Formats: sequence, structure tokens, C-alpha cells
Amino acid sequence: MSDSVTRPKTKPKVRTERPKLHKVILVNDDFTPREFVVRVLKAEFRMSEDQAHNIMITAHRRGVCVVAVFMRDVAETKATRATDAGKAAGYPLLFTTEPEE
Ligand code: TYC
Repeated sequence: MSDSVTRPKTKPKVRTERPKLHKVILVNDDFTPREFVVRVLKAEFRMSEDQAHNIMITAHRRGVCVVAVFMRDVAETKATRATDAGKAAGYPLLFTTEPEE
């Protein structure tokens, strides 16, 4: 009987690329009170009052603002939780996510 060795057909590749980070983006609207946006940013993204105010006012003036970057699942969870906090209070506050280039 001949000894046979089963080898993988392809050489295992070492993955050197890092998984992409994903941006959480705050979208402006005409209804959510500024203080409420600041409160959600502080609670969900652990920001100071100043940091949260700067992000809120940038979204208010420009339409959108990048809040922070995370691994994809963390970004999606935070965006959903923050959007749901607005929904629960009756506001159309929206956070989206987008992969970084
Ligand atoms: N534009 C809102 C207002 O004037 C405030 C606001 C800012 C809402 C940023 C959403 O992402 C937002 N009350």
C-alpha cells in the first residue's frame, strides 16, 4: 500500500489586510431638537458636551457629519441604537454607516 498524504490544494494565504473600518454618519433633519441630538451623541458615543455639540452643529450646517469609525458590527449597532433613541422619542433622527475607502 502506498503512503498517500492529503495536502491542501492551495497554499494557505496569510491575510495581511485589516478589516475595513466603517463610518457612523449623522444626518441632519428639520425636526429633532439640537439638545436631543447632543444627548444621544454623548450617551451612545461617549462624547463630551463640546465634542457632541461640534458634531451636531456640523451635521446641522452641512447636512451630514462623520461621528466616528468602528469595526462594521460595532458601527451598525451604534447607528441603530442611536437612530432608535430618536424614534422612541418621536424624532426622525438618523445615523447611517458607510465603509471607509
Ligand atoms: N436641524 C435640527 C434643528 O434645527 C438639529 C439637528 C442637528 C438635527 C443635527 C439632526 O443630525 C442632526 N432642530
